[in-house]
Amino acid sequence: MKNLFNLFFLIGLFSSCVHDPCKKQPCNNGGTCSKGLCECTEGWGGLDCSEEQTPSKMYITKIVLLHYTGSKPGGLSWDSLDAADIYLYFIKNGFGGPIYTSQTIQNANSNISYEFIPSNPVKIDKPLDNYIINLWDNDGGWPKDELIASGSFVPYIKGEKFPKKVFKELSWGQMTAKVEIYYDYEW
Ligand SMILES: [Ca+2]
Ligand SMILES: [Ca+2]
Repeated sequence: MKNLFNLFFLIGLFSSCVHDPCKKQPCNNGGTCSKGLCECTEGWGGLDCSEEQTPSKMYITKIVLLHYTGSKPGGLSWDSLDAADIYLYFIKNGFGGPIYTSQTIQNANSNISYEFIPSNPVKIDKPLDNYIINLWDNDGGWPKDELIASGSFVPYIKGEKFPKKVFKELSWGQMTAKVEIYYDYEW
């Protein structure tokens, strides 16, 4: 009986060495394998951690304005004496109110980039919804302000593996602006 026990013990030891299910690293996207099961990093699921999980929330931590059209159609400057006083404005499509209004940068140079860092990260509570970003020239508030460029975007796009930074081109007629939006994710 004792010999039989030893035999089973040896077979068990042998097979656990040879058939270690973690040996071929089955876990993707930074997941770790333990006893053949994957423990996935945040945002990933499925048996082998290859399934993107839709984030429950996202946050905008920074926006960089790379460039904007420095004059109105016809070549007029944004203000009669000087350049545009720019600010960014984010709206959730269909729900009116802004989720973020940046500070205004007076007489912005259209060819240099500006960083906008919200005092608190801007919460996006529906990452699959449509949002709108506008770049305005501040002429003293609505309705005097002039729209420089606008664009709509869906914060979360499945298959893109949760980029920390996305590039967007905004437009309004012939006018354009280029921005980078920085994201954090929450599941
Ligand atoms: Ca103006
Ligand atoms: Ca101005």
